[in-house]
Formats: sequence, C-alpha cells, structure tokens
Amino acid sequence: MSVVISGVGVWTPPFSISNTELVDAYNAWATQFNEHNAKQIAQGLCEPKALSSAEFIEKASGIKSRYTYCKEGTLDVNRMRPKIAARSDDQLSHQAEIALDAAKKALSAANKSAQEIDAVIVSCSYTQRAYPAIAIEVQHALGIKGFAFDMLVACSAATFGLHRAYEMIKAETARAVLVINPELTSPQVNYTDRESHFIFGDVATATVVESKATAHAEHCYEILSTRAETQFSNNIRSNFGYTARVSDTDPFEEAALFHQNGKKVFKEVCPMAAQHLEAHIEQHNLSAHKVDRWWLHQANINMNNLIVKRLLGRDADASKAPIVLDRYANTASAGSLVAFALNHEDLSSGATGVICSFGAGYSIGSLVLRKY
Ligand code: CO8
Repeated sequence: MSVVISGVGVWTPPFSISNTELVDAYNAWATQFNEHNAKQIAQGLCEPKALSSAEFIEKASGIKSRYTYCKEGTLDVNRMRPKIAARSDDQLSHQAEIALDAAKKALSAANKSAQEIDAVIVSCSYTQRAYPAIAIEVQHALGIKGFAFDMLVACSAATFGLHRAYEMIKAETARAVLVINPELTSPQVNYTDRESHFIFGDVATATVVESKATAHAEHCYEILSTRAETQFSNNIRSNFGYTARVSDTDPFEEAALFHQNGKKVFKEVCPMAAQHLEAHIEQHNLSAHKVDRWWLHQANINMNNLIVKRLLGRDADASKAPIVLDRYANTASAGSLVAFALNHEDLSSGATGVICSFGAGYSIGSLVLRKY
C-alpha cells in the first residue's frame, strides 16, 4: 500500500521579535545585573555578564527574527520570560489551541473532514502537562473518533511522529492520521543566557497522512520510506521534569531550561546527518543531485549549508534547500515541516524530496518523498 502526506498546515504566531529587540532587552538586563553585582564582580566573586550582539546572532545562526506566542514579558528586563496566563481545566489549553489551528489548516489542504481521521498524534519537544494528552484534547475538540496520544522526541518529534503515522496506515490501524507539532518553545528559553537567548521561536505544524487510495488533495507526496537514528548525548539538555518537586530543585535554574554546547553539537551532528541522508537516499538508488528538494531541520543556516555542500559538493541554493529559520528561528522539530509546508506546491509530479530533522538526543529522522 502506498502512503501519502496529503495535507500540511502551519500556525504562525501573531507576534515576532527581531534580533535588535531581543538584544536590547538582554543587554539592558545584563547591564542591570552587572550594576547590581558590581561589588562582587570587583572582588572576583561573580562573573560579569557579557553583552549580546544582533550582528553575531545573524552571522552565527542565520536567524533574523522569531515568532512568539506571547511577546508580553519576554522583553521586560524585570521578567525576561513570556507572561502566559494559566487557563482553567475547562478551557482549551494553550498548546491545544495552536495545535488545533495548524490541524484545521492541514485538514483543509488534504480535503479531509475530521470524521475521516482515525488517529491523532501530538509530537513535539515539550507538552505543557503530562495528562490528559494534548492529542486527546485536540481529538475531542475536532470530534474525531478513534485514538490519540502524545510523544516527545525533541528535535525529531515531527519526523518520528510521521514515521508512526506511516506505519499505522501501512498496518491499516487507521484510515488517516493527523500528526501535529505544537512547538511552544518560548517558555523553556533562558532569555538571560547570551549563548542561547536568540535560538528559538514558536510555531505549530500539522500533517495528514493516509493511503494513496483515499487521498484527493491537490498536492500529495508519497512516503517512499522512513529512516531513524538516535545516539545519546548530553550536549543539548533540559532537566525540567516532574521530579523537580521532590528533589527540591528550582524550575527556574539554568539546568532546568534549554542549554547546550552549541559548538560540539555543530561538529558532531553535521557529519551524522549527512551520513544518515546519504544512506537513506541510497536505499532508493538516488544520488543527492537527483533529489529535487531538501526540507532540512532549521537550527542554523551554517549547519544546513555544510550538510548540503557535503551532499551535493557545492553550495546550497534556496530552491534546493529552502531556509525558513531566518524568519522563524529554530522551531525545534517543526522546522523541516515549516520548510516543507512553505515550499512544496511548486514541484511537478514525480519530483523527489527529503524531509530531515537532526538535533537533541541526538536524534535524526528522515522521509524520502515523491510527488504524486
Ligand atoms: N552575542 C555576541 N557574542 C556571542 C554571543 C552573543 N549572543 N553568544 C556567544 N558569543 C561569543 C562567544 O562568547 C564567543 O566569543 P569568544 O570567541 O571570544 O570566546 C564567540 O561569540 C563564538 O561563540 P560560539 O563558539 O558559541 O559561537 P558559534 O559560532 O558556535 O555559534 C551557535 C553558536 C549559533 C549556537 C552554534 O554553535 C550552533 O547553532 N550550533 C548548533 C546548535 C544546534 O543545532 N542545536 C540544536 C538545538 S536543539 C533543537 O533544535 C531542539 C531542542 C528542543 C527544543 C528546545 C526548545 C527550547
């Protein structure tokens, strides 16, 4: 049985923050910190905070701005994190709200009604609560019968979620599966950390996966195969978790938020991702030159350029390997899906492409696609 991605949708947050806005807030916070701690700094008891720079951010990462679910609070030097109001149990949760928006767009692109979906997977880097699953909340809001569950695989949550949907259609456990990636990253970003305050943005993506036999959308991409790989690494880590209460650890401390050794990640993940991709396309007797489009993970433009150069032996151009991180920043697992959503309609029938994620875990996930 052939399995296709028949629809994709993106929720883009209503607010954006430019590098300059972000750097101005960070620098005001760092200056205030240094003033408050001037005595300890002079005595060598405390390290002064170095200032951030918009030029550095764009050059080191390719990021120019990022979208955010809530701008309020993020740029306030006395807060330095978004101010998102808690909702009561009978209100739609924040994450379900953004998931629903993307899901409705994906259903519309796939020409599918909620009644034709049998399973919902919410797959992302964090869920705002342990249970009931965000996926079941979305399932309920859409009136979908069948089953739903959440899964977390950090950077590869979206691709690994698509892998599970592909298997469900192959196994005939579901007629169609909705895979949703509500990447609400901003609550986990340490906006007082110069090394990482600029990296992430919020977004939600959704895809409909079904059998080719039932698909009647304008743009269908057959999933020719999937490939996944993980290798343990502490170089990207968040210790945020439910045991914080009993270990008396502070949910605001740096180790509880996203932190990484970016240089090591860059060095280790690029060759892993290139090798993974080479091996995956080889399964289909495809050479890198024959792949019409690379929808790659969107963490850092220099990483993508390096990987494409290794695959193609020349510099990447935007039509072969589209970049969305300049506007969206790193949106965790959703990045390659945003790249796909915004850059797939122009390809002709028979064109091939690869979706690939790489990052925390480490984890790498890919899908080889052919336009139907
Ligand atoms: N402003 C000015 N200067 C700075 C800044 C700044 N903001 N930050 C660092 N510098 C300085 C450093 O101090 C250093 O100075 P010196 O040379 O004097 O020591 C110099 O700039 C160079 O610093 P780095 O070596 O750190 O800079 P890099 O060129 O390595 O760039 C990057 C840093 C951009 C972080 C880069 O290493 C990178 O992108 N690496 C790959 C990271 C990656 O892909 N990570 C995966 C992210 S994880 C993920 O995608 C999903 C996780 C789950 C979601 C999490 C949601 C919150």
